[in-house]
Amino acid sequence: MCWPSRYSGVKMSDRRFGLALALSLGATGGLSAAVGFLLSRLRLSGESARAERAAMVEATETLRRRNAQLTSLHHVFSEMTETLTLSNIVRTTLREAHKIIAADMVVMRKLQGDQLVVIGAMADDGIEIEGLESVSVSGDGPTSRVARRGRLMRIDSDGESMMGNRRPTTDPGSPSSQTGRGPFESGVITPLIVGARVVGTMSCWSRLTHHFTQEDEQLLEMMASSVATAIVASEAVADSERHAYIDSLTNLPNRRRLNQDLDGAFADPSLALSYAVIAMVDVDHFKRFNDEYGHRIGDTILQEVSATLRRGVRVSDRIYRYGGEEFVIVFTNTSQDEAFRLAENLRQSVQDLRLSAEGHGALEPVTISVGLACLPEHGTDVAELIELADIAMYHSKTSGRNRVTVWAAEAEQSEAA
Ligand code: GH3
Ligand code: MG
Ligand code: MG
Repeated sequence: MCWPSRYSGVKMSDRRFGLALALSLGATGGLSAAVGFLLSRLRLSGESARAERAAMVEATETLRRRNAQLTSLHHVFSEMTETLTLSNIVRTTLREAHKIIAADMVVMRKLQGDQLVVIGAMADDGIEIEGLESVSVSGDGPTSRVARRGRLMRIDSDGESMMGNRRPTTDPGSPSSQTGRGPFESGVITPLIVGARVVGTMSCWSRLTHHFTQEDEQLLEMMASSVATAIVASEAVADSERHAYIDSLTNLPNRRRLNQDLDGAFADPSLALSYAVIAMVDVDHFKRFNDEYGHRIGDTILQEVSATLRRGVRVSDRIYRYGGEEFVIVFTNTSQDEAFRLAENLRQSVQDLRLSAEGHGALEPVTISVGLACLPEHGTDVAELIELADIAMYHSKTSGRNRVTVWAAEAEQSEAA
């Protein structure tokens, strides 16, 4: 009997067929084992490819997140140093902290005396959180402890009950009620440190429990160190700006400040002074005081006169040291009659001062001459009104000093003639 061979198609004898069958079976078995092996390898490599792909996706995602976090950190550094005002530092920090560690609320506090005063609090959707009270640095809450020890603290749950004023979350004023969502659970409170000095704290909160990781802590510490440095730098800037616009002898705003206000507040149409009176004030015969008692006593007299003027004006009025012994006052929202009365009171108060100097006893009375110019009757430009008030003040001088004169066009004309 002959069988067609599966392989060669050659007719074979029974014996040869048996051998061929045995070989063929053996080969088939080997092949299927090999196929099985290959398949399992393929399956394995398919699985590991999937795992590798998943790992790569995760690594890419981690890198993307890291990149976004570092970009945010970079924003914080560059934006904060751009203007170095406290409000800008707070705004930038709050905004970027939300991005960097997906915080649902960020609260910044600054140490003032022994109080950690809230300088900014914002929830994730830009809602400003109000009513968070200051906490004492010697208090027993977590924020106080962080500031005292200068070490970061992580809270994994029930965080809102530990916050500053510890309001129940059901209280309409509580931070979570203000956002209209669930209570804040986990948080990281980071001290803001410069050198060895704690200048404040930054707390990041989440509505999830156990939200923050060790990686978040590291990022927050990096961020906190720049924020703290920027806060201290902004204080130095504010201090030097203050000095540039405040007269050191009298503590009154100086002429530079007046010029700034002329370009800003007084020129701003939305704040436009609808009616106001400008006063120019000059101390009478001041040179004589210097000549007789010396400059140091002269300085003290100027301080006394400026303090008297400051006490005599209303909160809404502005007073500046214009030059040596000259002052400018802007009586806001004031009629001519009212300003005249106020100026007369100032003149009288200065005359009533009873000054004495060591080694000299009582000094003779100090008096002032005042000139007034009114907005809008005499003009609408404050800088020009200052000049008119100066002319009116000279009228007071030439007509005997120690008096108040309201500018009048006729007076100026007669002067010129
Ligand atoms: P008048 O009544 O005409 O204004 O006479 P006056 O002496 O007040 O005016 P004058 O302009 O002749 O002199 C002003 C003096 O004020 C001269 C200047 O040395 C003095 N003075 C200006 N600034 C200061 C200051 O900061 N301290 C002291 N001690 N004196 C000052
Ligand atoms: Mg003068
Ligand atoms: Mg004078």
